[in-house]
Amino acid sequence: MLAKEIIDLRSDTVTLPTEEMLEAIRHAELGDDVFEEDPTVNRLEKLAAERMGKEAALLVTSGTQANLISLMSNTKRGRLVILEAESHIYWYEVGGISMIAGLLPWPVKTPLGALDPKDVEAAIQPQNIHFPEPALICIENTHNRHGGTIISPDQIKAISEVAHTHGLKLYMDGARIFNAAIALKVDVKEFTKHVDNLMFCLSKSLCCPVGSLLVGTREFVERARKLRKVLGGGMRQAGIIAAPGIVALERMIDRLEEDHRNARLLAEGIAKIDGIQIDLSRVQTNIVCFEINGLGISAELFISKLKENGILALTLAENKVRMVTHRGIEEEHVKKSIAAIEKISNELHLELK
Ligand code: TLP
Repeated sequence: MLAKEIIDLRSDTVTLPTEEMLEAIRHAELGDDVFEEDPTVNRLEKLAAERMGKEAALLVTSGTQANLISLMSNTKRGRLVILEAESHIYWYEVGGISMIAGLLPWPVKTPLGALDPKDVEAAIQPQNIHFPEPALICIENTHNRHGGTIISPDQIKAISEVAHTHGLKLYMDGARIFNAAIALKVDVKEFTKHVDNLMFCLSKSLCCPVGSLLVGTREFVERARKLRKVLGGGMRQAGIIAAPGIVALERMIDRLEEDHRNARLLAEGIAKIDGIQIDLSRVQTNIVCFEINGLGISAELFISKLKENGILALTLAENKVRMVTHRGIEEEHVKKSIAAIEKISNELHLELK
Protein backbone atom coordinates (compact mmCIF):
# COMPACT_ATOMS: atom_id res chain seq x y z
CA MET A 1 0.00 0.00 0.00
CA LEU A 2 1.35 3.38 -1.01
CA ALA A 3 0.33 5.07 2.26
CA LYS A 4 2.88 3.13 4.32
CA GLU A 5 5.50 2.94 1.62
CA ILE A 6 8.75 4.86 1.87
CA ILE A 7 9.37 6.94 -1.24
CA ASP A 8 13.13 6.88 -1.61
CA LEU A 9 14.30 9.78 -3.76
CA ARG A 10 17.82 9.94 -2.30
CA SER A 11 19.49 8.42 -5.34
CA ASP A 12 19.11 6.05 -8.25
CA THR A 13 21.74 3.94 -6.46
CA VAL A 14 18.94 2.56 -4.24
CA THR A 15 17.43 0.63 -7.15
CA LEU A 16 17.15 -3.15 -6.72
CA PRO A 17 17.98 -5.76 -9.36
CA THR A 18 15.08 -6.94 -11.52
CA GLU A 19 13.82 -10.55 -11.47
CA GLU A 20 15.52 -11.04 -14.82
CA MET A 21 18.82 -9.88 -13.34
CA LEU A 22 18.48 -12.28 -10.40
CA GLU A 23 17.77 -15.11 -12.85
CA ALA A 24 20.80 -14.10 -14.92
CA ILE A 25 22.97 -14.19 -11.78
CA ARG A 26 21.62 -17.65 -10.91
CA HIS A 27 22.54 -19.03 -14.33
CA ALA A 28 25.76 -17.10 -15.02
CA GLU A 29 28.65 -19.10 -16.42
CA LEU A 30 31.60 -18.36 -14.12
CA GLY A 31 35.40 -18.46 -14.10
CA ASP A 32 38.34 -16.67 -12.50
CA ASP A 33 38.35 -13.11 -13.81
CA VAL A 34 41.89 -12.33 -12.57
CA PHE A 35 42.93 -14.97 -15.15
CA GLU A 36 40.46 -13.29 -17.55
CA GLU A 37 38.57 -16.58 -17.63
CA ASP A 38 35.10 -15.53 -16.55
CA PRO A 39 33.01 -15.87 -19.72
CA THR A 40 30.21 -13.66 -18.41
CA VAL A 41 32.60 -10.82 -17.51
CA ASN A 42 34.27 -11.16 -20.90
CA ARG A 43 30.86 -10.94 -22.61
CA LEU A 44 29.87 -7.84 -20.65
CA GLU A 45 33.18 -6.10 -21.32
CA LYS A 46 32.91 -6.82 -25.05
CA LEU A 47 29.32 -5.58 -25.11
CA ALA A 48 30.23 -2.39 -23.20
CA ALA A 49 33.13 -1.62 -25.54
CA GLU A 50 30.89 -2.13 -28.59
CA ARG A 51 28.11 0.04 -27.15
CA MET A 52 30.57 2.86 -26.50
CA GLY A 53 32.42 2.50 -29.80
CA LYS A 54 35.76 1.84 -28.11
CA GLU A 55 38.30 -1.00 -28.27
CA ALA A 56 37.99 -2.47 -24.79
CA ALA A 57 36.28 -2.28 -21.40
CA LEU A 58 36.98 -3.35 -17.82
CA LEU A 59 34.48 -4.18 -15.07
CA VAL A 60 35.29 -2.55 -11.73
CA THR A 61 33.48 -2.45 -8.42
CA SER A 62 32.18 1.13 -8.29
CA GLY A 63 32.05 4.51 -9.99
CA THR A 64 34.57 5.87 -7.51
CA GLN A 65 36.99 3.04 -8.28
CA ALA A 66 36.42 3.55 -12.02
CA ASN A 67 37.28 7.25 -11.75
CA LEU A 68 40.36 6.62 -9.61
CA ILE A 69 41.73 3.91 -11.90
CA SER A 70 41.02 6.04 -14.98
CA LEU A 71 42.82 9.03 -13.48
CA MET A 72 45.82 6.81 -12.77
CA SER A 73 45.73 5.05 -16.14
CA ASN A 74 45.56 8.39 -18.01
CA THR A 75 48.33 10.21 -16.12
CA LYS A 76 51.46 10.01 -14.01
CA ARG A 77 51.83 11.20 -10.40
CA GLY A 78 52.47 14.90 -9.97
CA ARG A 79 50.48 15.99 -13.00
CA LEU A 80 47.61 18.46 -13.17
CA VAL A 81 44.01 17.43 -13.88
CA ILE A 82 41.50 20.04 -15.04
CA LEU A 83 37.96 19.27 -13.90
CA GLU A 84 34.65 20.99 -13.24
CA ALA A 85 34.44 22.63 -9.80
CA GLU A 86 31.26 20.75 -8.80
CA SER A 87 32.39 17.40 -10.19
CA HIS A 88 31.94 14.14 -8.34
CA ILE A 89 35.67 13.39 -8.54
CA TYR A 90 36.42 16.67 -6.76
CA TRP A 91 33.62 16.56 -4.18
CA TYR A 92 32.72 13.02 -3.32
CA GLU A 93 35.65 10.69 -3.86
CA VAL A 94 37.45 11.26 -0.59
CA GLY A 95 40.30 13.08 -2.29
CA GLY A 96 41.53 9.87 -3.92
CA ILE A 97 42.71 11.98 -6.86
CA SER A 98 45.41 13.41 -4.56
CA MET A 99 45.69 10.81 -1.82
CA ILE A 100 46.16 7.81 -4.10
CA ALA A 101 46.66 9.06 -7.67
CA GLY A 102 49.07 11.84 -6.57
CA LEU A 103 47.47 14.39 -8.90
CA LEU A 104 46.65 18.07 -8.50
CA PRO A 105 42.98 18.76 -9.28
CA TRP A 106 42.42 22.13 -10.96
CA PRO A 107 38.73 23.02 -10.56
CA VAL A 108 37.07 25.24 -13.16
CA LYS A 109 33.68 26.83 -12.38
CA THR A 110 30.79 26.63 -14.83
CA PRO A 111 27.14 27.68 -14.68
CA LEU A 112 25.64 24.35 -15.79
CA GLY A 113 28.41 21.76 -15.63
CA ALA A 114 29.85 22.04 -19.16
CA LEU A 115 33.42 23.30 -19.20
CA ASP A 116 33.85 26.33 -21.45
CA PRO A 117 36.67 25.55 -23.92
CA LYS A 118 38.07 29.06 -23.31
CA ASP A 119 38.32 28.36 -19.56
CA VAL A 120 39.95 25.02 -20.28
CA GLU A 121 42.47 26.73 -22.53
CA ALA A 122 43.18 29.27 -19.76
CA ALA A 123 43.59 26.52 -17.18
CA ILE A 124 46.21 24.71 -19.25
CA GLN A 125 49.17 26.39 -17.68
CA PRO A 126 52.16 27.31 -19.75
CA GLN A 127 55.29 25.23 -19.33
CA ASN A 128 56.99 27.02 -16.48
CA ILE A 129 59.28 25.90 -13.66
CA HIS A 130 56.54 26.69 -11.11
CA PHE A 131 53.67 24.68 -12.58
CA PRO A 132 52.88 20.97 -12.69
CA GLU A 133 52.49 19.56 -16.17
CA PRO A 134 48.82 19.28 -17.21
CA ALA A 135 47.83 15.78 -18.26
CA LEU A 136 44.09 15.33 -18.33
CA ILE A 137 40.72 17.05 -18.65
CA CYS A 138 37.69 15.47 -16.97
CA ILE A 139 34.06 16.09 -17.77
CA GLU A 140 31.00 14.66 -16.00
CA ASN A 141 27.93 13.65 -17.98
CA THR A 142 25.23 13.93 -16.82
CA HIS A 143 26.44 16.38 -14.23
CA ASN A 144 25.29 15.31 -10.79
CA ARG A 145 25.70 18.43 -8.59
CA HIS A 146 24.46 20.70 -11.37
CA GLY A 147 21.19 18.74 -11.35
CA GLY A 148 21.63 15.99 -13.95
CA THR A 149 22.50 18.45 -16.71
CA ILE A 150 23.68 17.17 -20.07
CA ILE A 151 26.98 18.07 -21.72
CA SER A 152 26.01 17.89 -25.40
CA PRO A 153 28.04 16.07 -28.05
CA ASP A 154 28.94 19.46 -29.60
CA GLN A 155 30.18 20.78 -26.26
CA ILE A 156 32.28 17.64 -25.78
CA LYS A 157 33.75 18.02 -29.26
CA ALA A 158 34.77 21.62 -28.53
CA ILE A 159 36.45 20.63 -25.24
CA SER A 160 38.21 17.71 -26.93
CA GLU A 161 39.66 20.03 -29.57
CA VAL A 162 41.32 22.13 -26.86
CA ALA A 163 42.53 19.02 -25.01
CA HIS A 164 43.99 17.35 -28.06
CA THR A 165 45.59 20.54 -29.40
CA HIS A 166 47.58 20.64 -26.15
CA GLY A 167 48.33 16.92 -26.15
CA LEU A 168 46.02 16.23 -23.19
CA LYS A 169 43.59 13.34 -22.77
CA LEU A 170 39.86 13.88 -22.31
CA TYR A 171 38.09 11.58 -19.83
CA MET A 172 34.37 11.42 -19.13
CA ASP A 173 32.80 10.41 -15.83
CA GLY A 174 29.75 9.06 -17.61
CA ALA A 175 28.17 7.50 -14.52
CA ARG A 176 24.77 8.43 -16.01
CA ILE A 177 25.71 8.75 -19.69
CA PHE A 178 22.73 6.66 -20.83
CA ASN A 179 20.43 9.21 -19.19
CA ALA A 180 22.01 11.86 -21.41
CA ALA A 181 21.66 9.72 -24.54
CA ILE A 182 18.01 8.89 -23.83
CA ALA A 183 17.15 12.50 -23.01
CA LEU A 184 18.63 13.80 -26.28
CA LYS A 185 17.39 10.74 -28.22
CA VAL A 186 20.82 10.07 -29.73
CA ASP A 187 23.09 7.05 -29.76
CA VAL A 188 25.42 7.01 -26.76
CA LYS A 189 28.38 6.93 -29.18
CA GLU A 190 27.64 10.58 -30.01
CA PHE A 191 28.81 11.34 -26.46
CA THR A 192 31.74 8.95 -26.41
CA LYS A 193 33.33 9.56 -29.78
CA HIS A 194 35.19 12.72 -28.77
CA VAL A 195 36.50 11.47 -25.41
CA ASP A 196 39.59 9.28 -25.12
CA ASN A 197 38.01 7.14 -22.46
CA LEU A 198 35.16 7.08 -19.98
CA MET A 199 33.40 5.15 -17.28
CA PHE A 200 29.71 4.43 -16.80
CA CYS A 201 27.82 2.91 -13.89
CA LEU A 202 25.64 -0.19 -13.91
CA SER A 203 24.54 0.36 -10.33
CA LYS A 204 22.61 3.62 -10.69
CA SER A 205 19.48 3.93 -12.82
CA LEU A 206 20.38 0.75 -14.73
CA CYS A 207 19.46 -1.06 -11.48
CA CYS A 208 22.40 -3.47 -11.10
CA PRO A 209 23.51 -4.26 -7.56
CA VAL A 210 27.21 -3.55 -8.23
CA GLY A 211 29.60 -2.39 -10.92
CA SER A 212 30.95 0.20 -13.31
CA LEU A 213 32.82 -0.13 -16.58
CA LEU A 214 35.88 1.70 -17.85
CA VAL A 215 35.98 1.98 -21.62
CA GLY A 216 38.74 3.11 -23.96
CA THR A 217 41.67 1.89 -26.00
CA ARG A 218 43.08 -1.58 -25.37
CA GLU A 219 46.24 0.01 -23.98
CA PHE A 220 44.29 2.21 -21.51
CA VAL A 221 42.25 -0.77 -20.35
CA GLU A 222 45.29 -3.03 -19.89
CA ARG A 223 46.96 -0.40 -17.70
CA ALA A 224 43.67 -0.06 -15.83
CA ARG A 225 43.50 -3.84 -15.30
CA LYS A 226 46.85 -3.77 -13.52
CA LEU A 227 45.85 -0.69 -11.48
CA ARG A 228 42.60 -2.40 -10.47
CA LYS A 229 44.71 -5.26 -9.11
CA VAL A 230 46.97 -2.84 -7.16
CA LEU A 231 43.88 -1.33 -5.59
CA GLY A 232 42.59 -4.75 -4.53
CA GLY A 233 39.84 -4.75 -7.11
CA GLY A 234 40.82 -7.92 -8.95
CA MET A 235 37.73 -10.10 -8.69
CA ARG A 236 37.34 -13.85 -9.14
CA GLN A 237 33.91 -15.23 -10.19
CA ALA A 238 32.79 -11.71 -11.08
CA GLY A 239 30.30 -13.11 -13.58
CA ILE A 240 27.69 -12.80 -10.84
CA ILE A 241 28.20 -9.03 -11.11
CA ALA A 242 28.53 -9.04 -14.90
CA ALA A 243 25.38 -11.09 -15.57
CA PRO A 244 22.93 -8.37 -14.45
CA GLY A 245 25.14 -5.87 -16.27
CA ILE A 246 24.39 -7.62 -19.55
CA VAL A 247 20.66 -7.48 -18.77
CA ALA A 248 21.07 -3.77 -17.97
CA LEU A 249 22.71 -2.97 -21.30
CA GLU A 250 20.20 -5.02 -23.25
CA ARG A 251 16.96 -4.10 -21.47
CA MET A 252 17.17 -1.25 -18.98
CA ILE A 253 18.18 1.74 -21.07
CA ASP A 254 15.00 2.70 -22.89
CA ARG A 255 13.01 2.84 -19.65
CA LEU A 256 15.11 5.79 -18.43
CA GLU A 257 12.69 7.99 -20.33
CA GLU A 258 10.10 7.18 -17.64
CA ASP A 259 12.46 8.46 -14.91
CA HIS A 260 12.97 11.67 -16.87
CA ARG A 261 9.21 12.15 -17.27
CA ASN A 262 8.72 11.68 -13.54
CA ALA A 263 11.57 14.07 -12.71
CA ARG A 264 9.96 16.72 -14.91
CA LEU A 265 6.56 16.16 -13.25
CA LEU A 266 8.16 16.40 -9.81
CA ALA A 267 10.07 19.57 -10.74
CA GLU A 268 7.02 21.28 -12.22
CA GLY A 269 4.97 20.41 -9.14
CA ILE A 270 7.65 21.69 -6.78
CA ALA A 271 8.03 24.89 -8.81
CA LYS A 272 4.49 25.91 -7.82
CA ILE A 273 5.14 25.63 -4.08
CA ASP A 274 5.68 28.75 -1.97
CA GLY A 275 9.17 29.28 -0.59
CA ILE A 276 10.92 26.98 -3.04
CA GLN A 277 13.16 27.99 -5.94
CA ILE A 278 13.86 25.63 -8.77
CA ASP A 279 15.54 26.22 -12.11
CA LEU A 280 13.44 24.08 -14.45
CA SER A 281 15.96 24.45 -17.28
CA ARG A 282 18.36 22.28 -15.26
CA VAL A 283 15.91 19.40 -14.97
CA GLN A 284 17.07 17.55 -18.07
CA THR A 285 17.25 13.95 -16.84
CA ASN A 286 16.39 12.15 -13.58
CA ILE A 287 17.77 14.59 -10.99
CA VAL A 288 15.78 17.40 -9.38
CA CYS A 289 17.61 19.98 -7.26
CA PHE A 290 15.90 22.89 -5.56
CA GLU A 291 16.53 25.60 -2.99
CA ILE A 292 14.33 26.18 0.03
CA ASN A 293 15.38 29.74 0.92
CA GLY A 294 11.80 30.93 1.46
CA LEU A 295 10.91 28.24 4.00
CA GLY A 296 13.04 29.66 6.81
CA ILE A 297 14.61 26.29 7.73
CA SER A 298 17.79 24.45 6.79
CA ALA A 299 17.83 21.75 4.14
CA GLU A 300 18.78 19.29 6.90
CA LEU A 301 15.60 20.10 8.88
CA PHE A 302 13.52 20.08 5.69
CA ILE A 303 14.81 16.57 4.91
CA SER A 304 13.86 15.37 8.38
CA LYS A 305 10.33 16.76 7.93
CA LEU A 306 10.11 14.97 4.60
CA LYS A 307 11.20 11.76 6.31
CA GLU A 308 8.34 12.09 8.81
CA ASN A 309 6.10 12.04 5.71
CA GLY A 310 7.74 8.87 4.37
CA ILE A 311 9.89 10.62 1.77
CA LEU A 312 13.66 10.39 1.60
CA ALA A 313 15.88 12.98 -0.13
CA LEU A 314 19.46 14.28 0.21
CA THR A 315 20.88 17.72 0.93
CA LEU A 316 23.37 19.32 -1.47
CA ALA A 317 24.06 22.43 0.58
CA GLU A 318 22.71 24.33 3.60
CA ASN A 319 19.70 25.46 1.50
CA LYS A 320 19.64 22.88 -1.27
CA VAL A 321 17.87 19.54 -1.68
CA ARG A 322 18.29 16.77 -4.27
CA MET A 323 15.70 14.21 -5.37
CA VAL A 324 16.36 11.50 -7.94
CA THR A 325 13.78 9.46 -9.85
CA HIS A 326 14.42 5.84 -10.78
CA ARG A 327 12.80 2.45 -11.35
CA GLY A 328 10.30 1.98 -8.53
CA ILE A 329 9.26 5.62 -8.47
CA GLU A 330 5.94 5.93 -10.26
CA GLU A 331 3.76 8.92 -11.07
CA GLU A 332 1.68 8.35 -7.91
CA HIS A 333 4.85 8.56 -5.77
CA VAL A 334 5.74 11.82 -7.46
CA LYS A 335 2.29 13.25 -6.76
CA LYS A 336 2.50 12.12 -3.14
CA SER A 337 5.93 13.77 -2.80
CA ILE A 338 4.69 17.06 -4.23
CA ALA A 339 1.73 17.00 -1.85
CA ALA A 340 4.02 16.34 1.13
CA ILE A 341 6.34 19.21 0.20
CA GLU A 342 3.35 21.49 -0.20
CA LYS A 343 2.05 20.46 3.23
CA ILE A 344 5.43 21.17 4.85
CA SER A 345 5.63 24.53 3.10
CA ASN A 346 2.10 25.48 4.22
CA GLU A 347 2.81 24.50 7.83
CA LEU A 348 6.01 26.53 7.85
CA HIS A 349 4.27 29.55 6.36
CA LEU A 350 1.55 29.32 9.03
CA GLU A 351 4.25 29.22 11.74
CA LEU A 352 5.84 32.33 10.22
CA LYS A 353 2.56 34.29 10.36
N1 TLP B 1 27.02 9.42 -6.93
C1 TLP B 1 26.20 9.14 -5.79
C2 TLP B 1 26.79 9.77 -4.53
O1 TLP B 1 28.12 9.49 -4.39
C3 TLP B 1 26.61 11.23 -4.44
C4 TLP B 1 24.79 9.63 -6.04
O2 TLP B 1 23.92 9.26 -5.26
O3 TLP B 1 24.57 10.37 -7.01
N2 TLP B 1 30.32 9.81 -10.67
C5 TLP B 1 29.12 10.36 -10.52
C6 TLP B 1 28.67 11.43 -11.45
C7 TLP B 1 28.27 9.94 -9.48
O4 TLP B 1 27.09 10.52 -9.35
C8 TLP B 1 28.70 8.91 -8.63
C9 TLP B 1 27.83 8.44 -7.48
C10 TLP B 1 29.97 8.35 -8.82
C11 TLP B 1 30.76 8.83 -9.85
C12 TLP B 1 30.53 7.28 -7.92
O5 TLP B 1 29.86 6.09 -8.03
P1 TLP B 1 29.88 4.99 -6.85
O6 TLP B 1 28.86 5.44 -5.86
O7 TLP B 1 29.50 3.73 -7.55
O8 TLP B 1 31.25 4.96 -6.30
